[in-house]
Amino acid sequence: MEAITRVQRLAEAGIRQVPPQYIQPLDQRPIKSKSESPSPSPPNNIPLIDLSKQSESIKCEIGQACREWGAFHVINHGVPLELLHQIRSVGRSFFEQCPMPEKLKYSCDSSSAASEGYGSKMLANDDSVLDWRDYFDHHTLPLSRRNPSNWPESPPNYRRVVAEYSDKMEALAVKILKYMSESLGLAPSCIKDAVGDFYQNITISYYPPCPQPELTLGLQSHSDMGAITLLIQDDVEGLQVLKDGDWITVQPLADAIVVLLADQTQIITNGEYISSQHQAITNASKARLSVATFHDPAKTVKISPASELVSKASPPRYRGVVYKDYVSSWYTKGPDGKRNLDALLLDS
Ligand SMILES: O=C(O)CCC(=O)C(=O)O
Repeated sequence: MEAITRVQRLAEAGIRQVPPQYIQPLDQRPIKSKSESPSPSPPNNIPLIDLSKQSESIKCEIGQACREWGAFHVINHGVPLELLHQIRSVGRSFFEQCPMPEKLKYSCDSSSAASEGYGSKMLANDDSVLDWRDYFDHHTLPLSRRNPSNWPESPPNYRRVVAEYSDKMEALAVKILKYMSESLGLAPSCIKDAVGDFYQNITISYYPPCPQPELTLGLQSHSDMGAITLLIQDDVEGLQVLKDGDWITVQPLADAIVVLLADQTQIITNGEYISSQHQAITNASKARLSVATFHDPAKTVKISPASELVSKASPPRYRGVVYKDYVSSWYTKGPDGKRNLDALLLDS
């Protein structure tokens, strides 16, 4: 017996009402975002940064986006556009072409956090509201964690595409952290050095059409635990980021990559740069796919505000934390927006 309900299976069964476990409490339900209003104005979308520009202007734009949003699109990022297309295509093929019994052979261990494989819920605690999402999580870096035989065999290019995508995303994450460090007047490798070798996971999320999108979330509001997340979506909108209390829908741009700052970067930059609080909403008519590539510190790394950013005039805003403890609190208590990061705030 399949222990976990696959959302895709519910959707394909043609249910008209979602089971109660998927119904969000009133205050968490999706609300129309400003960018859906008839005349969107520029601040109602995340900033778009062209990485082919002069480096001074890139740094300045990244600095502003990291201070005000914690989220931005990059274009001319150096990742082959064909590879973006291929990873969406192999991901969609797994969810839509692979028969369910075959998919279930890759089931992740739902009792352990962030286990590799095919899964359907985000949190280990059983009383949380369920996300309207299935996913496949791949452990990709360091190379000692990468075992492509744990990934789908079909389509035949699946494993090669994921491995190649992992390498390109790592390079882009390093490049963006370098710009971020420089934009704060730090040595180019400052943030990356504080993070250390990346632990990278790639999560392909599949959000089937939902009969009651107004009651559900594809993925509940959270900020990512690690250092930096690089995300692509298909042409179906669903990603929303929180800006000044409003949920802003991130309009899909086929060639762009969404950069989401994560919590450890907010700590390292002593709150100068903010991690992005985001969520995914569902819709009634179209399945949606996204690919999120998380870059995290090793579990043993202690993360603290960079000493260069701390002074008498600018005291540390966060307690240092060993990353393993941060992760375990996140999985035990659940994300609930940014509560885990807020728990590290020092009195000012
Ligand atoms: O599907 C999306 O756009 C959001 C995915 C995400 O936030 C995640 O995987 O953590």
